[in-house]
Amino acid sequence: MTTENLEQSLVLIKPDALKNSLTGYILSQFSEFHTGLRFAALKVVSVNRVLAEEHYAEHKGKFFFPSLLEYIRGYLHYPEDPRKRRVIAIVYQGPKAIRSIRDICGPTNPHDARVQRPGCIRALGTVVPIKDEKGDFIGDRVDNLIHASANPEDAQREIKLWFKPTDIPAPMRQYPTEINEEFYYYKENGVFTEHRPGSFCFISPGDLVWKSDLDALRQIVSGSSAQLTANAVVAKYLINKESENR
Ligand code: FUP
Repeated sequence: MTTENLEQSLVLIKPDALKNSLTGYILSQFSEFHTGLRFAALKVVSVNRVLAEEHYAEHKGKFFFPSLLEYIRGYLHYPEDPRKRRVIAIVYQGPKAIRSIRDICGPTNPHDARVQRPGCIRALGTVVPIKDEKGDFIGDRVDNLIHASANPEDAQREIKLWFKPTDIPAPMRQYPTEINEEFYYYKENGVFTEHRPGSFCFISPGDLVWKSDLDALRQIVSGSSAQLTANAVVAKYLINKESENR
């Protein structure tokens, strides 16, 4: 297999797509018959704050960031019903996965999508004005139904952020893994190798983990600078853990 054949992409079917019953349509658009791609992993996620902030870390500080977090966490489309606040996260694999998925999604902004690529998925999205505390318009939030990785580096970061190695069948796993030999605990943005009151153990000896996560954890607990923050490693271990989703 060539590298191109091994390409991967993270797709998120966002809360507005779920609300508009577009899941089946989107899965059908991405089906192996239409794209030649296969899914390697799929999960229903109630998006916790840590995961939302890490996923959109590059947008931190921008005017639309707080609204974007509320959107991906489902609070905007389901303010009253926590059971419906979900996204569907999928890993697709195959030839030119990133390009072919982004082509089907279309441009980021649904207004552009309708003009430039009528018929693409995001042509069905909406654009919502954001106001500041005084009620003045400060820009738009783009409700574009779907997220798709932009390049192989983003795909790797995003897939490792949302999925544990064991969420992906062994023959389909593409990033290095390692068997962990320590206990790692998490509490309030920090990781420790000893239990502290109120912490929870997210990796135990014998667990299969992403090698890059383990490298970062070793650096974090030894006090040296790491490629990843503790939250970027732990986010996937918080997924659907009720107490962390409030
Ligand atoms: P994309 O790679 O197509 O997901 O787009 P970006 O990384 O540029 O944007 C990430 C998310 O921020 C998108 F879902 C759209 C949203 N966004 C806004 O809501 N408002 C803006 O002004 C710009 C982006």
